[in-house]
Amino acid sequence: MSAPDLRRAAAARAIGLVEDGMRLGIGTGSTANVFVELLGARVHDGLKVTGVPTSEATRVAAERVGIPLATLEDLPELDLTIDGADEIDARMRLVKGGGGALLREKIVAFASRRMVVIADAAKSVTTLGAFPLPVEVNAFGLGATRIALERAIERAGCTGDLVLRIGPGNAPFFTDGGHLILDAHLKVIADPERLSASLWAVPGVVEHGLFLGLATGAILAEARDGQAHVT
Ligand code: ABF
Repeated sequence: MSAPDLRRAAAARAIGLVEDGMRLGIGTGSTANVFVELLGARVHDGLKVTGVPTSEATRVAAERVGIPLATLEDLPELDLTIDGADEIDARMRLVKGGGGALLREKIVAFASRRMVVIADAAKSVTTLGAFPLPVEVNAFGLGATRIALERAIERAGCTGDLVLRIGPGNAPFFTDGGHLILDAHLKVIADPERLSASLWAVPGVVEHGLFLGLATGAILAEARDGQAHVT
């Protein structure tokens, strides 16, 4: 049972949540890509939905398989968002943004009545923080923002380094919104709510990858006895 099999099992279960006429937030990442592929097949068979993609990459993938798309200007309220995650804890608090789409992902999740995470069960953790926490920042004032963020992280009781994310060609990675990402290598986030509040106090922070109180459900796939089990 490979990681792609588990992603497919989680995405396939999420397809079962989609009903005719739904306004859907469509996530980003390799698991969400499988969801897009499966949703495209259902649309081809006559399912009527309208999707709002959480990244340019997802927009391109969704268009390729014929999913009708809209923006949050057209559809400011969504019924359901299906998206991946980098970590999920028992209270469905998430770390997201490994793919760099955290800002649009959070806007879309917030606009949705329900947000269901699809992931390999290996993403399930007792304590968030082993995965580096992305902090999306305005390029203006990067040096000052970095120092202020280091202090904010300390004030929240965490320790660790901030690393500027690098993209293709060894150049800084730019998000769809034209911002930079500082990845916070914290190892342990003992109090995600406190850290979130502390990060928000720093001017220049556009968004961070802690998704708190947004996920309403999770579909996690794990391998047991050579088969994918979804819970
Ligand atoms: C998006 O894709 C991100 O928020 C998260 O970083 C990532 C998860 O990707 P994958 O499904 O490829 O593990 O959901």
